[in-house]
Amino acid sequence: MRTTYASDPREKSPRSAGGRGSGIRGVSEVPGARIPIDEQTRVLVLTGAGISAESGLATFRGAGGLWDGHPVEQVASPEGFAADPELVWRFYSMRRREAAAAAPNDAHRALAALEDRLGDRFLLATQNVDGLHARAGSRRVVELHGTLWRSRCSRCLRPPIPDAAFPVEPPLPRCACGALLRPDIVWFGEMLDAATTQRVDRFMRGAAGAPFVFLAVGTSGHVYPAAGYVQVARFHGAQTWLANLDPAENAGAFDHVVAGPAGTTLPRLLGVVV
Ligand code: BV8
Ligand code: ZN
Repeated sequence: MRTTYASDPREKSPRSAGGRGSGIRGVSEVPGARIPIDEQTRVLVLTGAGISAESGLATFRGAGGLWDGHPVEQVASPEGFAADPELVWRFYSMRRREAAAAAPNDAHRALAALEDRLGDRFLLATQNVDGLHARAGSRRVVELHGTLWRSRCSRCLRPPIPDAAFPVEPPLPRCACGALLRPDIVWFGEMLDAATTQRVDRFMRGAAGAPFVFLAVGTSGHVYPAAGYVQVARFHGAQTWLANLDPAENAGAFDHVVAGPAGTTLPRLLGVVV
């Protein structure tokens, strides 16, 4: 698949914004591209760490996928927590501190503005646990991988509790049952919460037959099941757009690829003022 980037204004997109007809996929849009969204259109957005990069938060791939020399998949896993809960709590306390000090950027705000316009024709599924979408005013948000701002018991099924503490050494926080608390986050090797995946599936089924746009922003398309949503959306007839700084692993699955920092590309692509 050939991908050229919007930074090359001489590249003219062969396709009219409406149809998928041209058959040439992955040709990036020239500056000024605009996602066609009318009064019937449903929009499902998937975001990843890249949308929070301009808020100063590290991405996974950006940091070489490492934290403190540990592969993130190791720190962010039940095995990692069982092996060294202090290390994992230091990792998440650092993430909490950084997210608390960060602020939403124009890309977050552009999505909140689009939601205001579309209402229930809009859904935002995020892989991010930083909470910046909600702080930007987004309400129809599905946190696929949980959140930094709750903790739950690593053993019993007591409901999660709001938690903004920064534990880094013993005594680590414990549940009333005596077991260790852990961040309410979906770790590698763990299933996503059924309610969250059902809400996304329900939205896609509801969008089938109507003008349907699937937009992925700031994600490398590396982690499943989120990286597979573009294929499911295509199955339901969506026009698929990727707005990313670098080529994503699943870029070939998108009809339109727009390169550049989301804080710049999203307001223009969505035709919103932030
Ligand atoms: C599961 C919470 C059932 C923790 C996270 C099928 C095939 C292969 C593997 C699997 C598969 N099915 C399941 C797996 C295993 C695994 C997986 O996908 N592994 C990967 C590594 C291959 N998936 C799971 O374990 C999932 N559970 O499937 O359960 C099961 C279980 C076992 C076995 C089978 C089935 C659970 C996955 C969730 C894990 N938790 N996060 C935490 O955050 O600490 S995932 C975490 O990593 C993030 O949430 C996110 O999802 C992912 C990182 O990806 P991105 O967000 O995309 O970030 P990345 O840094 O990679 O990319 C950033 C992008 O932004 C870049 O492309 C860059 O160009 C761009 N960018 C940068 N700046 C900007 C920008 N773009 C625009 N503007 C900018 N300014
Ligand atoms: Zn407990």
